[in-house]
Amino acid sequence: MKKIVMITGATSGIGEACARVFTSAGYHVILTGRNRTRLDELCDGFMKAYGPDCVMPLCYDVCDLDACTRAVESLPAGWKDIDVLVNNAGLALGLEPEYEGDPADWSTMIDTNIKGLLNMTRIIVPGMVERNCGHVINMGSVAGDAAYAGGNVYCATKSAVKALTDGLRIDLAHTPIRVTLIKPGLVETNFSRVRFHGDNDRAARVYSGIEPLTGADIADTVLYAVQAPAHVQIAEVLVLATHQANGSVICRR
Ligand code: NDP
Ligand code: 8X3
Repeated sequence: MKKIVMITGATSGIGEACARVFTSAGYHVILTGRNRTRLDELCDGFMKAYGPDCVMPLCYDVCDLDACTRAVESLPAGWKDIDVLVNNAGLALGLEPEYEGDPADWSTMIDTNIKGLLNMTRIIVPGMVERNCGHVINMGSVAGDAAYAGGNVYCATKSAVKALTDGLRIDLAHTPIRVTLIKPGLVETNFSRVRFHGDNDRAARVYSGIEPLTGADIADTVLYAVQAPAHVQIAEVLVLATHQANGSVICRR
């Protein structure tokens, strides 16, 4: 029977790479994000490669609980029983000291990384409990293990993702539903362009002098966790570039 994977933030970076890995492995994938043009473009490509019913685009903002609910309710028959939820949508904004940060950036990070993840969990997991099967993958970060300079609020949101993942795993321990936290280090995506509000040069410097991870490296880890035997729960995985030791120690050439 076909397995359905829902990926939030599938229009770019790690989420897009997860969509590639899961479609090519034969899963049916719901791609979500706010960028409708990119969603349609990606889905067209996947349908050409893997057939007309391999993907389903859903355009909405994870911060908006009503929009999340409406989007999930709009799924056609055959797409509603989600087997795997990849809570990936997220972002960092700014790298200022905490006492100089922009409160609007703080709200966007908290609303997306914490409340967006909670919105999707609240909507999708009850169906998994009812069907007695499922897997939730939350995208944490090495940033959630310890704060780094200027990381303050972003690091706090990823620490919250760790706590929420652990909490969900405890709350679901009486079920066969598995809960996994993936904690990537430096992955070259649109992440730093978004963080620095479109400053491409500054974004490029984040990945200079080191071979960073790619979205595909993380997607392979997600697929590994999902394909582990049913009695194996990959609880938490920290994935770093070889020359990164933690959120602060990066050895550049
Ligand atoms: P990208 O900027 O490349 O992708 C972010 C994705 O999140 C986009 O698809 C974007 O879609 C989506 N998104 C952002 N805000 C919203 C929103 N309000 N509603 C719906 N979708 C949203 O970054 P990454 O792929 O790198 O980031 C993905 C996740 O991985 C994030 O949670 C990030 O914190 C985490 N991470 C990234 C690391 C890195 O070094 N890159 C390392 C560790 C963790 P759209 O614009 O279409 O809405
Ligand atoms: C993204 C990785 O180290 O830039 O979570 O915060 S880092």
